[in-house]
Amino acid sequence: MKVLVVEDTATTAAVLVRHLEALGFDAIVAKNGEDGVDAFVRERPDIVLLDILLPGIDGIEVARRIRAQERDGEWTPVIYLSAKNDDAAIEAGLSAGGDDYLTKPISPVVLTAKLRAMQRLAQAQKSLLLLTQRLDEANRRLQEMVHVDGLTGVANRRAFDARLSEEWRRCARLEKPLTLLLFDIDYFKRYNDSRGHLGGDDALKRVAQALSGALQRPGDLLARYGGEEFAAVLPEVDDEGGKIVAERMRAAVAALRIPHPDSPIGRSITVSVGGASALPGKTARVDSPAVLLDLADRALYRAKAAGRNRAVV
Ligand code: GH3
Ligand code: MG
Ligand code: MG
Ligand code: MG
Ligand code: MG
Repeated sequence: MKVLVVEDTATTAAVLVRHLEALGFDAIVAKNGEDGVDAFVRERPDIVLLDILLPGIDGIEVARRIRAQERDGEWTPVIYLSAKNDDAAIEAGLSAGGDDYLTKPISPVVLTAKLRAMQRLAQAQKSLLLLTQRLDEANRRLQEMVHVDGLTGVANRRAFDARLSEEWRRCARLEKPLTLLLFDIDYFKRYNDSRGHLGGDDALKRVAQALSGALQRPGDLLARYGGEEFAAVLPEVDDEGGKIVAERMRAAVAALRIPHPDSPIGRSITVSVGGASALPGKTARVDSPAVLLDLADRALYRAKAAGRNRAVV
């Protein structure tokens, strides 16, 4: 326990220090208000004993500055020790952020009891702060679990579906097009059969990174849509733009050159891509994200049928 004593009268300060040390506390003394605030910032004491009549800024101003220095959720008990015994001084001191007010001459018995009481309150406050921090951290992890795919670290299907509806509505409002791309790894069952499931998982991570790395706009989103299927939503992109992005993403996966000797179409892992575009609210046949997904799925099927490792948008 570290106690900061802000007291300009040397004899009073000495008596307080002796008393505090007898109780087993560490005492630091500041002889005026400015030094008191500096010492508070530097030492971060557990309790402050604060005289009011000081040279320079008074104790009430010191209390105000101490409160302003504290970080969110932090609280350091401040007890005034003052010769001023009028209602106005007590009211002003506590309003400025002090927690208790003892009048001089100080009774050592009362001071000890007050210090112990403040210690208990400060401990409770610290536990509360710790609990809040743990809750924040748990909440952050929960949010991540809800939105992020655990294996690949890209968005999961839930996040993708939410984003797709959101972008659908936004693009409808702005009268902008929207493109959806679906990716499916070619002959991945055979890859798993030869490399094992862990080898397959490792390839999935690398493919996810390549696909997401090939996206360029901050509004684009890549998600793991199913086992070895990925999806990308490209807001404000029409079918011409969609073709270009799809081809770039297909090429990024091929460029990984992950060996796949059992693939009938080459020696490395490739993806097939199906894409569809619409002007939400304007394209008559495509009146929902579900229809857009279905169109992209059909395009993917055609990419597979046409020989794989290609994009049909
Ligand atoms: P193609 O798509 O070219 O028609 O052939 P394919 O063999 O890839 O066929 P399909 O897309 O139907 O295969 C899905 C396979 O992907 C099944 C399974 O072996 C593998 N797979 C799906 N999810 C996972 C996963 O989470 N981890 C691993 N390692 N493999 C997965
Ligand atoms: Mg004084
Ligand atoms: Mg598949
Ligand atoms: Mg299939
Ligand atoms: Mg596949």
